[in-house]
Amino acid sequence: MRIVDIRVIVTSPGRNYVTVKVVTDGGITGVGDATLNGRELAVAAYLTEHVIPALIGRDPARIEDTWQYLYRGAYWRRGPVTMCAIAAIDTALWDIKGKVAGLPVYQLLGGRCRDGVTVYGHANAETVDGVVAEVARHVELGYRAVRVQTGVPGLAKTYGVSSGDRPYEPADAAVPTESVFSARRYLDHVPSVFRRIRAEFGPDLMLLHDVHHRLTPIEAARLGKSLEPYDLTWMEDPVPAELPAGYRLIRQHTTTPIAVGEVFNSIWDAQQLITEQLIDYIRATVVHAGGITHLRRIFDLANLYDVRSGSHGASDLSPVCLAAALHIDLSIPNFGLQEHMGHPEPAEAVFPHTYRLDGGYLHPSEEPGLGVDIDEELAARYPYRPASLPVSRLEDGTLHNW
Ligand code: GCO
Ligand code: MG
Repeated sequence: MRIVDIRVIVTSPGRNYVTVKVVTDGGITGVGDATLNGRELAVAAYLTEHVIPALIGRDPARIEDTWQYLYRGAYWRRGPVTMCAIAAIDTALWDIKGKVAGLPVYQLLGGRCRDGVTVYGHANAETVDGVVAEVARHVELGYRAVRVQTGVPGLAKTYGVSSGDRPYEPADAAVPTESVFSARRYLDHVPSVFRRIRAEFGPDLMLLHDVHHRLTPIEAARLGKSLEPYDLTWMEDPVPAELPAGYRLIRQHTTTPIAVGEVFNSIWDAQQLITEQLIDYIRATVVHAGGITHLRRIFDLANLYDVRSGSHGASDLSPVCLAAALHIDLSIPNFGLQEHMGHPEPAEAVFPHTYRLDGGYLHPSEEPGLGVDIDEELAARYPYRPASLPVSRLEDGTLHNW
């Protein structure tokens, strides 16, 4: 079997997505997600200019060798652009292998380790009353775990909170918009939100919160400590992970579990946090961390240290990525939770899929391969629109982490 063509499809059905489709001489095709929010065309160019020409004529069955060729074979290694490109090819090759074998990908990864994939949904609102209603809506839909984000009094706009009735979408303009953050106002407000939510919903519901890299280690330690009475399942990305030692300091002060890794691209980004047991959940995902082949490796390392998976699943990761993540989630021993934010309505149609949500669980497709595809004709009706993630400043104008 040979690879005869690889297409890069850039489309914007509600938001931008980059997808590769690998075509073989036998006619079997495979898909992979290559979306890097706000930097889509950089990945598309890397694939078109530097990856695809070298893969035409190769055997699609050689997944590991192709991964090594694209990773080790590139002198300039790692980084989000390169690793998204590798991820997309790797995912598509797993899809092809499943179709050739006549098996869903999770069977190739060792088969089921559980009955379904527990997901968490997003409840967000400007006010506390508003978010209580949103959590209630998720509970009615069957979610067993909910991420809670609210506005902060005194701040005009807060990460994770939708504007008006629209679904949350941070990549809101061609040139980055700006918002203002204050750690003092944030730290004063968040514990009161969780006090109310825990009182309203009782002890069973799993509650999560995303700090989105905006605190210093000692501020994050204070937040974790103040949230302990409300028994969070995790506090996400409390500080940027460029300095893993910052997590040591947080750990010394709080037992609130910590989840990190949505911006990680390789096992090397996660190594210290995992091996020093500085985190409880590793949130790397298929598209940003080198595909199914590499993510499995990260989760296997995590398993040795009692760290569980918590794959990123925001709407900027396409249904192709979610489909692939579910095959991993079902088959690893140390699965924790899977983020489930859903996708814009037009994207659900552009990417026909057979994974399904049943109560608080997602179930991967039982079809051979990943069980997801891209309708290229429909995709062509949604041309790319430049969209950037915002930037954040402190109240005195200093640039901060968004
Ligand atoms: C999450 C993430 C997202 C990111 C987004 C950036 O936990 O789901 O933090 O909301 O901000 O994926 O593109
Ligand atoms: Mg996050």
